[in-house]
Amino acid sequence: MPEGLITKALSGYYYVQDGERLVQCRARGIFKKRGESPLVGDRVEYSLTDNGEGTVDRIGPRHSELVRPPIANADLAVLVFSVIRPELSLALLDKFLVHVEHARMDALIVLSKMDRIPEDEEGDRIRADVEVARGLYASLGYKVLITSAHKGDGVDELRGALAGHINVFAGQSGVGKSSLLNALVPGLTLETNEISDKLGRGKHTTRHVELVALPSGGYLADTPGFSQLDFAELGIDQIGDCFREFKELSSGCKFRGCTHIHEPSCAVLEAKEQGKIADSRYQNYLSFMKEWKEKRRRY
Ligand SMILES: Nc1nc2c(ncn2[C@@H]2O[C@H](COP(=O)(O)OP(=O)(O)OP(=O)(O)O)[C@@H](O)[C@H]2O)c(=O)[nH]1
Ligand SMILES: [Mg+2]
Ligand SMILES: [Zn+2]
Repeated sequence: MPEGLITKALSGYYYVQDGERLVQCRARGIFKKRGESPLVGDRVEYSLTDNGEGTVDRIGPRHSELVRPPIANADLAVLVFSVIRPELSLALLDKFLVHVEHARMDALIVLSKMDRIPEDEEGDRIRADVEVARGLYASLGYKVLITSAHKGDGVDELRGALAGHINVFAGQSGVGKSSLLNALVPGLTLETNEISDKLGRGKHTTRHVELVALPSGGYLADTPGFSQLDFAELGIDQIGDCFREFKELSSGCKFRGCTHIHEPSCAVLEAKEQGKIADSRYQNYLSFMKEWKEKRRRY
């Protein structure tokens, strides 16, 4: 049976790349019955049907699976955050990181639109915030790149970091994901759109997940922007383990399953008191835990 890679999912069709051939497929009914569905990034077996289309018959084993954006077998999540319009939100960044850590994937943080920072006091404040964010996440072991898709700054470095991996973009609408992918791949012209003046946010231009082959090897999936992630819905209950620095410290907590909020002899709380954990990280953790408890009560 022929095999291929699902590079795009759109309107109930799966597009399977098999060498030079791109086959438009439906999924076999059995998947739906089992509550499964093929994902972009899946290696699949397919068969050709009479009308020139195909059917996805079998999904190969997955190394990883991300719910938002929906993709299988990606090994690097590229979290894109613009430094301005929309402005950088560390709360959202931490949220994305929890999701990625939970999926046991590596994360690369890309700060975009550096060229758009104005040369005034407001701009100085933004530049200072960018430096703090870069220092903080680098100290946690994440690679942080500072880029401009329009000026080309950081694009070569980004290309190097992505080479040979199956990468997936995650970020709010309008942060410049499609623009970065266009800058990475010569000749590519993915649609991009102005930010809404009224909302200061993107217009949800990219509507589907699509893997684009990188000239330097590997793939990068362009994805629709999003800014909502619900841990309870995603079944993420060990939020503390998804904060790298907390997880590392937690073996020193007195109680197993310590929530690092009120327990005595908590290594995380001690580190926080000594200023070894960033305030923003701990505050975001608290708010995620609160949100999670409220949602759980409702289910
Ligand atoms: N000044 C500046 N503007 C940028 C840069 N990158 C993207 N933009 C602009 O930001 C807007 C949104 O860019 P897109 O690439 O469409 O953003 P996206 O993340 O793909 O958005 P969705 O597809 O809606 O998720 C467009 O007007 C881009 O021209 C940059 O490096 N500098
Ligand atoms: Mg886009
Ligand atoms: Zn603890």
